[in-house]
Amino acid sequence: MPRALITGITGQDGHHLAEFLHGKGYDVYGMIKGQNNPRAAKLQEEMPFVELIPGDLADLPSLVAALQIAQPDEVYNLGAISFVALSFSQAELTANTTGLGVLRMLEAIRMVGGAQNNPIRFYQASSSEMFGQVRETPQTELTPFHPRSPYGCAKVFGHDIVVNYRESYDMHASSGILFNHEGPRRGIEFVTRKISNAAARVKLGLQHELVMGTLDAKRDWGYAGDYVEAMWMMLQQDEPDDFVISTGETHTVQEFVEKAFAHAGLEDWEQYVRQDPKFFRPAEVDLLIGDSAKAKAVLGWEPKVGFDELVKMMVDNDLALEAAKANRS
Ligand code: GDR
Repeated sequence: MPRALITGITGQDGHHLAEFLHGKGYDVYGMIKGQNNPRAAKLQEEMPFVELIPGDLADLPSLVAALQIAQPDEVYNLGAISFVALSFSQAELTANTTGLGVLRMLEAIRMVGGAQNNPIRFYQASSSEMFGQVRETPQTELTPFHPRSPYGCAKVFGHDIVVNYRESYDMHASSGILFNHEGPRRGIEFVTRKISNAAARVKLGLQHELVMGTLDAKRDWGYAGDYVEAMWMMLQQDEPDDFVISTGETHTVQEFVEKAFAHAGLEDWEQYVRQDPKFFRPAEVDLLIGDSAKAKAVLGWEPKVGFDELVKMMVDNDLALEAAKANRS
């Protein structure tokens, strides 16, 4: 059985990827940080097949130990401070975990190595946030980076160090430049889930308004379940490389609000939405739209879930969750 180690196992993508790899017959190991991490119990309940190993991207010896325990064929580095807004207030921590964490894991892989004829393959979760103030539209693997947040800067370092280690040490290290990807498991701090959850709660009479930042930013939103498959596909290639993973469609935050509220049966969304400067960011990424032609040509990857279906999936999920919660109390 192939073996995989996932960092960021408690996040949205960690969950999707663990299920996907388990379905493919992998032994799945998840690295989990902190003392008595409250997410561990829930994770074990939902995915008892995952073997949890303690470790932290800020601590090299713990990464070496995690690799020695898991003895993985493939490492998926999804762990990061991933909330862009938080990265402005905790910039150093973000640089350490999201940026230097990649370097530490690459070093740990070099130290541990893996079986002689079967060196460990590495996947890095790069991000469309690296494009930031975009230099061209749509963005491809060759578009220059211009990050607009400490998070984006840390991801650029992570991306570049993967390229450098690949070229310097001949490592099988690939990066997926993933555009925004969402779904029912998205954390509530991210805009899509914040909106779908609010639409559901307003519909059920549990909440009266939704307080937002900018409604004008445009994002290329896909479904996380589709995107983790691309991660795995990258590591099955003979040659490591970088790939943009996106839908090729862009929508404003406002369009997401409109569609989510309409799907919940609330036609007049403006009645419920208010803006507050506290949700504006010091520097914003105004427009992202990716061109994933290379992923289609080389990996045979294409997104399956479109924008409308994604919004509906998320709102339906939150309507069911919130109704169940309300019934229990
Ligand atoms: P993003 O995702 O920063 O693109 O990064 P997020 O959902 O946080 O923001 C998307 C856009 O919505 C605007 N916005 C708000 N955002 C949040 N979170 N809350 C609000 O109330 C709000 N109002 C408006 C934001 O300003 C932004 O323009 C995500 C993360 O998952 C990264 O880790 C990942 O790398 C990229 O996607 C690809």
